[in-house]
Amino acid sequence: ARFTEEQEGLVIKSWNIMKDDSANIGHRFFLKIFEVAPSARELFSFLRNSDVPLEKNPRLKAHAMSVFVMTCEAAAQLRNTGKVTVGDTTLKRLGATHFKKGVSDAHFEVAKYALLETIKYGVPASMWSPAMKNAWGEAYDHLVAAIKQEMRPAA
Ligand code: HEM
Ligand code: ISQ
Repeated sequence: ARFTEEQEGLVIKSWNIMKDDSANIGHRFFLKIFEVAPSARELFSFLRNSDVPLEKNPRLKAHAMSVFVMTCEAAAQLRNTGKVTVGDTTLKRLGATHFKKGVSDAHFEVAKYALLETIKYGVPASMWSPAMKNAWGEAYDHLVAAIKQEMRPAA
């Protein structure tokens, strides 16, 4: 089924609230990922040899936010065109990076769970709904499918 205007609206509405609190949102997101999958920490070069506590790591926070921003953009693209059209070169780069680091299907699932949990606690309780969860989940799934298609060694 096509991604609807209503679904896009749910994503944008919640993102507009969360982005004012982006430092906390990013923080909660990666804590949740590492809580479910502690070994995922080893994948990140800027965490491996760092004594800085996780929450003080600026690259980790910035990267965490890019997952939200790109999922949000994917939602808008899905509604407009029916597919994820992140710039082709960006997608190729994302595919190559995640391939090289050994990011697995299981990692993408953990990150999906973490994303949805973070949104659930990042918006007012009265705003959260199964439809909102579904809209973010669908946008994320399409974005990940597009990244996975490019997951091969860099040319
Ligand atoms: C790097 C986005 C999912 C692990 C990156 C970068 C971006 C990004 C923008 C920076 C490098 C580049 O642009 O090529 C995303 C998005 C995701 C996603 C949009 C899902 C929709 C994941 C998952 C994992 C992961 C599930 C593993 C738990 C990494 C690692 C790097 C990376 C290890 C390299 C970090 C380094 O420099 O050492 N990702 N990511 N990503 N991502 Fe993701
Ligand atoms: C996914 N890809 C790159 C960086 C990230 C940082 C935090 C959480 C997930 C991420």
